[in-house]
Amino acid sequence: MKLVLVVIAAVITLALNPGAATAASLHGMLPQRQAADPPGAFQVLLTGFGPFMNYTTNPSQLVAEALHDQCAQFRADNVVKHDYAVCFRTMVLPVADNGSVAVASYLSKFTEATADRIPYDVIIHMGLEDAAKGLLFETIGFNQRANASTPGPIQPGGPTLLPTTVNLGHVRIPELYSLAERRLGRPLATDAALKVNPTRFSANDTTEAWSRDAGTFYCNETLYRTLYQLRSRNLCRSPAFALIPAMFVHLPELTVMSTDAASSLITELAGKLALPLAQGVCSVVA
Ligand SMILES: *[C@@H]1O[C@H](CO)[C@@H](O)[C@H](O)[C@H]1NC(C)=O
Ligand SMILES: *[C@@H]1O[C@H](CO)[C@@H](O)[C@H](O)[C@H]1NC(C)=O
Ligand SMILES: *[C@@H]1O[C@H](CO)[C@@H](O)[C@H](O)[C@H]1NC(C)=O
Ligand SMILES: *[C@@H]1O[C@H](CO)[C@@H](O)[C@H](O)[C@H]1NC(C)=O
Ligand SMILES: CC(=O)N[C@H]1CO[C@H](CO)[C@@H](O)[C@@H]1O
Repeated sequence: MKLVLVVIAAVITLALNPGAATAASLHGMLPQRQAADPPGAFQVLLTGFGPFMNYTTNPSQLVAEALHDQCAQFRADNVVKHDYAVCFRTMVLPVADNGSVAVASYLSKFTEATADRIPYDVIIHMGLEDAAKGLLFETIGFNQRANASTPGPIQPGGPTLLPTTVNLGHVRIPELYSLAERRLGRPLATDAALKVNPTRFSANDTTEAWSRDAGTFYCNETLYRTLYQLRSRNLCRSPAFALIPAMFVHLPELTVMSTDAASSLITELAGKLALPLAQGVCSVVA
C-alpha cells in the first residue's frame, strides 16, 4: 500500500514537473540512519560535489565518501552535560541543476507539522574552492541561478539573501582548527601549503575564513535552495526548537588540505553544530 502511494506520488510529481525527474531520482538516494549508530546519535546529512571543469578530483566528494556512515563521539564538558555522537549520512551531488535541487526537493515534502520526521538533525553541504581562497565557511546564500542558460532568481520572489540556520556562536574557527588538529594528530594544512603561507591555515590566522560571497555557482545555489526550504517552510526540530541547522563549507584543494585533514575538520564542525541539540536533551549516549 505504502509503495503504491509512493509510486502514485512520484508519477504525479513527474506529470506536474517533468524537469524534476533527475532531482527525484537523486533525492530518492538520500541516505538514512543505520541500525549500528550509537543510540541518540545526531544525524548529519553531508553532501559533497562530483568533478567539474578541470577538477577531475573534487575533495568534497572524497570527504563525503570518507565520512559516509562514520560516527564520532563528543565528550561531556562544561558546555554539555552528556556525551553525544554524530553520524554522517553522505551523498555526492552532480555539479548541475539536478545536484543543487536534490536536498531541497527532499525537504520540500515536509511541512512545519511533519518536520520532526526529517531524518537529519544537521545539514552540511561541501564544495571545492581553489587554493587561493582556501577553506571558507559560507554564511549566506544568494538568490541567483548558476545555470547560464536559465538565468534569473533561483526562487522567483524569494529573498535576495538567506543566512545560514546554524548557531554560529558555537563555531569559533581557531578552536575548530585546534580540535581538528588534535583529532588528526598533525597540522590541518599540508607542509607545502604551510610553507607558502604559514599562518593562513593555522589557528593563528583564520581571519578570512568567513565568507559572505554570495556568488552564482552551484555551491551557492545548493545552499540557497536548502535554506529556502528550511526558512520558508519553517522546518524546526526538537529538542532545540530551531530551524534545522544548515551551512556550506568550501574546502581547499587536496594539495592544501588532505582528505583526512578536511574530514577531521568537518567532524569537529558537525560536533559544534549538534551542540545546541545536545544541550537540549537529557540523555544521549550511554
Ligand atoms: C544530472 O544532470 C547532469 C547534467 O544535466 C547529467 O549529466 C547527469 O546525468 C544528471 N545526473 C542524475 C543522477 O540525474
Ligand atoms: C583549473 O583551472 C584553473 C584556471 O582555469 C587553474 O587556476 C587551476 O589551477 C586548475 N586546477 C587544476 C586542478 O588543474
Ligand atoms: C542548464 O540548463 C539547461 C536548460 O534547462 C539544461 O539542459 C542543462 O542540463 C543545465 N546544465 C546543468 C549543468 O545542469
Ligand atoms: C601560532 O601561535 C603560537 C603561539 O600563539 C606559536 O607557537 C606558533 O608558532 C604559531 N604558528 C604559526 C604557524 O604561526
Ligand atoms: C555559498 C556559496 O557557495 N557561495 C559561492 C557562490 O558562487 C560563487 C562563485 O562561484 C562563490 O565564490 C561563492 O563562494
